[in-house]
Amino acid sequence: MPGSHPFLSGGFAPAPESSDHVLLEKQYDLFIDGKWVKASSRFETTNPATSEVLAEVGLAGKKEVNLAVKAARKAFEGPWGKMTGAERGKYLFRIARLIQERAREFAIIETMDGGKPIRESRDVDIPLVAAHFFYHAGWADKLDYAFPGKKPKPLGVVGQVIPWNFPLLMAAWKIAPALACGNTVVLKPAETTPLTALKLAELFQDAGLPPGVVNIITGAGETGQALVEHPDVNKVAFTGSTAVGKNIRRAVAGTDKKFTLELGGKAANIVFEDAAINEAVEGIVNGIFFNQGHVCCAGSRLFVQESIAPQVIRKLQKRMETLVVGDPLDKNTDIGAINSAEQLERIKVLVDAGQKEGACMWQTEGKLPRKGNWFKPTLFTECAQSHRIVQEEVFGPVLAIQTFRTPKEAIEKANNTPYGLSGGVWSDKGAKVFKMTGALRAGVVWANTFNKFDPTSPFGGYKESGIGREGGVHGLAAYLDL
Ligand code: TAP
Repeated sequence: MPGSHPFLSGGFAPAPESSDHVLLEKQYDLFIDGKWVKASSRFETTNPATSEVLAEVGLAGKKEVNLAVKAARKAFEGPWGKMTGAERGKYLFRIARLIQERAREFAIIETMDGGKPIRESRDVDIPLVAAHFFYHAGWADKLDYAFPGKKPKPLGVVGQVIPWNFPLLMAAWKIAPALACGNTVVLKPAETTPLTALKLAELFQDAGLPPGVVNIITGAGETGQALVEHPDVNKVAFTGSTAVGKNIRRAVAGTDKKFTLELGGKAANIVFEDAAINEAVEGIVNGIFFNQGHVCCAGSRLFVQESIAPQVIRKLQKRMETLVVGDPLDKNTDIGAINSAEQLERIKVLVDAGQKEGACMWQTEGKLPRKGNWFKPTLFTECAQSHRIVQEEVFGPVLAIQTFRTPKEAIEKANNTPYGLSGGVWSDKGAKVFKMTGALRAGVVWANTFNKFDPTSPFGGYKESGIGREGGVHGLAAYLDL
């Protein structure tokens, strides 16, 4: 319960999931051509739950981006490009097994650098990272079977830029299919969460991956831009905001670079009166509060059928009061720290706008820790379609609730957004579920569940949520010349 949690009284109790045995260096360099290369300058990465500096990491400029792309080209034209699929698969299997062996260390670092609850990094992120490498290891020698009648060839050097909400998982989503298909990689992690990608580089060394096959260059937006614009990059794979995605699309226009863009979302989670209400309430909570709502496919717009709205909202508020907000390293924590002070500010701006525009805000009780970045689980009722909290991605633990009377009205309201990444439908009637899933303009629609991921299943958006798919056979195709 929130009131009994040591964190909520303000002080930092010793974390039950101790971070003592996790070895972090004071400084990290860039991982280029299988070696650690000093950058001309550095920046700090902090723990968003304590505001303490965890390490200094290299800031890659144009010179280092160039070195990394050259190393990737050399590896593509050298050992990696000449290797059979079966041999590439062996490396990927080895990487997957090493991730499993070091799962605890990766989970703790992910939680310290990004703020997500250890229960999620331990039980969701890291197992999915291993699963992603295992899945793609299996494809490496079967590409001819995946695309019968074609002669699949790798694209070459792939530039990959990823966000901070699932740092290691996004790295795995990018690196595993690229390598399975025979490409080489230059990856730029997000500025606020570089550490697990750098640890992954250590693991690549342990796995004996040939130099230059994967290069990890840390830095800011300019580093990502230099990578995207580099003339010797054959494909750009980007996950991040729609605003930056649009810039990237402009940057690759007129070149022969291939690209995939996985962008923002504003998912509708639709609950019908015939749904199992208690399960739906759990699904709503998971949909919006998983990873503090820093989820591209978060169920941030809830549509409840009018007849059950008061009951659902009452149950939801009661359930929200049980959510433990606090120390991300504590296994009892449900909601960890907001990833950065900038992101916290963005959330506050949109929540203020929600109140000013006339929606009705409700938040859980309980105090937040004094140090670090925190936001209480929040919901809004009395929302209108035009409100900013309904239209814009908050990317935080904030739910906007609306009601509907008919399935037609639910579909119209759900599709009334520039985004189209995901959605959810809760109903006891199979026919209704299929009607809804067919009508929703979203890349992924869950039925009577939410936020379920699997490497076999393609993921990606419609409209301003992006172009291309990651995962499954569709995801492989995005890394091949067919
Ligand atoms: P962004 O600000 O777009 O940043 C994403 C990455 O791009 C970061 O590594 C960032 O570097 C880099 N970047 C910034 N400006 C760039 C530029 N001009 N050229 C090239 N790279 C640039 O997004 P974010 O705030 O990290 O992540 C949140 C967003 O990602 C949300 O909109 C969320 O919905 C979306 N997201 C989508 C998905 C899928 S699968 N669709 C999954 C996760 C997240 P810095 O970190 O240094 O700024």
